[in-house]
Amino acid sequence: MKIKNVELECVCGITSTLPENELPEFAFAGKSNVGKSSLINSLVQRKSLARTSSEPGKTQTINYYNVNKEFYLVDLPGYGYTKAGKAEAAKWGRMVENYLHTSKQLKLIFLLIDIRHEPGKNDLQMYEWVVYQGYRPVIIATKADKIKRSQLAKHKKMLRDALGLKQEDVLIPFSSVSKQGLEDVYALIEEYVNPAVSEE
Ligand SMILES: Nc1nc2c(ncn2[C@@H]2O[C@H](COP(=O)(O)OP(=O)(O)OP(=O)(O)O)[C@@H](O)[C@H]2O)c(=O)[nH]1
Ligand SMILES: [Mg+2]
Repeated sequence: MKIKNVELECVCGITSTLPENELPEFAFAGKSNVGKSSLINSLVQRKSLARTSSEPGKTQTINYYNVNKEFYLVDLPGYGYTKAGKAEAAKWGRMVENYLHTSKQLKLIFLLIDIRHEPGKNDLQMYEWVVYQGYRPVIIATKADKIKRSQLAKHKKMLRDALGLKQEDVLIPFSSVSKQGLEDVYALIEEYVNPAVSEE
């Protein structure tokens, strides 16, 4: 995929009205610090367009990145971040829920889970919600550079078993350091953005 231009078009906080976009949207959900913003930077080939941090709770708004005037990458605040206080975290949770429920252009929800760890309760809930809403589940197992290659199959199986993935469900090991898995993520987006090309 050729990235011609990227623009942070909309930053939505808890009091904002969400935009009604015409272009397809792809959202990145997952626990705080799992690597959502880093994945977006890898996709748009910018080091720090989406702000990342080693401290969880970096992204506190819903950020819409317009790519090539063709589609949006939507960076969501992570769940499971409690330092901000329970009330604040609950507000972000509701904001994300509201987005996921009301966006008319949302095509895919990428659910990011750290490849090293068993999914948490929130991850399982998010996965079930995605399936229940009729979205095709796509799991991105992040920080794949942190495990040895020889351990990859074991970790993939651990995640598949814990989530109860079906054989046809997609799980992509990904690393924003090595860019492993990036092409697979592009390919999924392209299926929705440019169907004419992928049908050829
Ligand atoms: N080694 C390694 N580190 C990563 C990877 N992806 C993200 N990180 C690091 O993990 C930390 C969190 O990354 P972010 O992209 O900010 O995570 P996030 O999911 O956007 O977090 P919130 O905005 O808090 O929800 C940063 O220090 C990143 O550099 C990866 O693939 N490999
Ligand atoms: Mg973030």
